[in-house]
Amino acid sequence: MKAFPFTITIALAFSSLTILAFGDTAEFQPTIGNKSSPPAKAPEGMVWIPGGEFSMGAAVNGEGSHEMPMASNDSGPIHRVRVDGFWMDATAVTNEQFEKFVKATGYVTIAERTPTKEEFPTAPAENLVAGSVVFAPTDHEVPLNDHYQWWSYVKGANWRHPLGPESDIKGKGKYPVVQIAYPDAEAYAKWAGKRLPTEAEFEFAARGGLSGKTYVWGDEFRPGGKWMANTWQGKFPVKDAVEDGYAGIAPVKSFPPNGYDLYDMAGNIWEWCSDWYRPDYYKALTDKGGVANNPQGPDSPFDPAEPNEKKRVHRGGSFLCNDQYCSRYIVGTRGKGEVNTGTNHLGFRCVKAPGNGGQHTTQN
Ligand SMILES: [Ca+2]
Ligand SMILES: [Cu+2]
Repeated sequence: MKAFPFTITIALAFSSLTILAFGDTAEFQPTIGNKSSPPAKAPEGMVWIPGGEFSMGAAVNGEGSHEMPMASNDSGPIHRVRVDGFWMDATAVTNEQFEKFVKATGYVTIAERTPTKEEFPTAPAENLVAGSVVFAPTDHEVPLNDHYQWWSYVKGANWRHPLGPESDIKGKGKYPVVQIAYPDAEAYAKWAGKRLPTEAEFEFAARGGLSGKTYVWGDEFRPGGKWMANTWQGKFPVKDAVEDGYAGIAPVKSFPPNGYDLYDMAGNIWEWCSDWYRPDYYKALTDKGGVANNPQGPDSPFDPAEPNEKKRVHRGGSFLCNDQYCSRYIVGTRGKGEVNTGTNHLGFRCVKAPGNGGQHTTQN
């Protein structure tokens, strides 16, 4: 009996710890995948995602913690979603695939087009040059609240020259294409008879049939010491320690696939989704109640941080994601980007509905 108060204290301390670490996880209910078998032979390079009902979102506190450092807090509340089955590209679209599209259509990407005075009436003439946004490591430690320290607009950067005119993609046919703006991704998808995934489809697919796991492969970042995704190690944004074997982008299929045989659903490059971005969209769905059926995103974009920009959702995180600044290789966390802005860590993959050539009713 003497030890009783002591035991109680321990028990309380333990249970509050448990709530801190796993309380959000309890909101995840099991994924119930559809049982239907694939409707036809898989289109080349695509895998069947059965669809079903799952809990969408990420258990993050938004303040940085050991479990979920620096993940954004727009990925809650966790809510129940149903998606229909679909085909999905097993990998991100590669340079050689994108080149085929460009050769067939003569398509010119946004980054290759010279911005006009009409589009940007107040911009000085010297700024009206074709280019795109490129990451460069800093030569010293910098505060992590100013991304202009490591991102800059580089004249001549585009998908053929991802880091600027001095760079190229020779020998990189199997690398994901990057410096892709949303209209570029859409144009490719249309040409391929496909479309871009909704955010719900992307997350259902990324979870690979698992329920409420931290990563697309499970709860441990490096199971058995194995690297499961291309991310950043070391001090961000100064020096990537390259412990996972890849500085910058890795060729597709460099890391193990998830439960649906999809590669790089976390890390390597961010990927476009078709949903407009709003940080409060999950709250809107939760307030509505019930199971959201094939959600297509909000009707219009709004990011309070940059209210004049039209942004769509990015998913998956990239080779720049790390545990100090942005750990959005955590499944269920969200990214966002202005639709006409490509970067050297942003690409895409496509999906296709069974039997209708990939067309899908959307309200945008
Ligand atoms: Ca890496
Ligand atoms: Cu990141």
